[in-house]
Amino acid sequence: MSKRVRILRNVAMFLHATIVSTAAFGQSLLDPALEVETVVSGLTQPTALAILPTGEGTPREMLVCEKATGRVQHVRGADIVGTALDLHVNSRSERGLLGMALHPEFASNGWVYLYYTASNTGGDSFDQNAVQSHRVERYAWDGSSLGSPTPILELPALPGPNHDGGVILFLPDGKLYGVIGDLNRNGQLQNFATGPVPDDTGIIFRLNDDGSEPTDNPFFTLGGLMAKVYAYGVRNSFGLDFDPVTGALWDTENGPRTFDEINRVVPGFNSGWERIMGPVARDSEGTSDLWQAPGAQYGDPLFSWRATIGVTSIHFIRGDVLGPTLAHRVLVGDNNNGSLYLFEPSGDRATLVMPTPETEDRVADSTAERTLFLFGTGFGIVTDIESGADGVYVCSIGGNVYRIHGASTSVQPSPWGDVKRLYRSRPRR
Ligand SMILES: [Ca+2]
Ligand SMILES: [Ca+2]
Ligand SMILES: [Ca+2]
Ligand SMILES: [Ca+2]
Repeated sequence: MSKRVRILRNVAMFLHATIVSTAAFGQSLLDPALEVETVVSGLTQPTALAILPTGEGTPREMLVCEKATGRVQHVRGADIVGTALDLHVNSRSERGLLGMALHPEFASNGWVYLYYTASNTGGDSFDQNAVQSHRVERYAWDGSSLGSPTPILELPALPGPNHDGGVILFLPDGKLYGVIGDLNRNGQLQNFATGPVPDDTGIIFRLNDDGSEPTDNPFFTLGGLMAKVYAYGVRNSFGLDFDPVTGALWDTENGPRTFDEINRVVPGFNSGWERIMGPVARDSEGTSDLWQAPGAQYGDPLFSWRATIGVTSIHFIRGDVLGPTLAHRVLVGDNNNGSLYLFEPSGDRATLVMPTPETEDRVADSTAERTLFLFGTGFGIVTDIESGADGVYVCSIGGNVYRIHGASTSVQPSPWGDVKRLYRSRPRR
């Protein structure tokens, strides 16, 4: 290890120790040019937020999903001003109201898509078998409520009760993407060649906005349940976003005890679960035991954590809402540490820049390697990250929405000078 790297690592560990020691008092960011504030509190297990387009000079408005109440709350400014919808959800383990996406033409059609675990009791439920299915439905926002559903997609829910996925979003191609985990099944989609045939588990799906299957899907010609599949071999995921520069889909994936992942998801991607988690170089069988659907391709994660952090949301910071240095960089949240992590895409946006020789293998093998990517702490279980016009919004299961923004005390005209130095202290390779 070079002296420079050793010093950097010590600096990173010191920063980590300092930050962690203050975490009990709230949210902390390593970057002194940024601040964080709580903008909404009092939500009940919020899982997803959508910032609504509003006119300039009017208060911020958002819709926020709640996991176990099944409610979509209407927030104006700092206040919950109404309940736009109240679904009958099953919320056992990771089930519930889990995902929300605004249609690309939301400003004119008001369409809101929701992903949830439907209860079969006529009310909210919690029992393992008091469940109907996972559903994607479309609603129309009228300014205060979401009205009645248009069915888009129905997916299984059993056995679960965990690995339910739930994140949905539209990409610039106008298609709706979403993820469902393996529901603890062991079929071909989990890379058991002799297991049950494809069953809508462990996949990222890709649909037209009416729920029909696009004819250019990677497995469309296979028909049946494969026609909607964009990627498979996914154990579970709480994070999907697209790179605003290239339009490519990225995800986070959750390993059992080892290897959480960040992936760039190409059409026909087989992420490897249940045969491979983390890079194939760490797997004794290699790719030989995968079930490869015609046209499928295995790909290694761009980054993984050997000891799982319970990785959750992934978000590309849109434009320069946190200043030019951070434009289009990648934020990731977690379940286990209350932390946010920051990554820098490579120049061609195909991978991530690794800061040290120890991370050249694209695996955080230690706390020190993990800490190299630390961006902030004290955020609890991060369930969603979204860019707004005035910063980055972080949704936390404890009931709060935070806003990260440029520090008001920054000295103009170059408030990002110190930040650049901070980020450049990680040598590019
Ligand atoms: Ca409810
Ligand atoms: Ca993988
Ligand atoms: Ca293996
Ligand atoms: Ca490593």
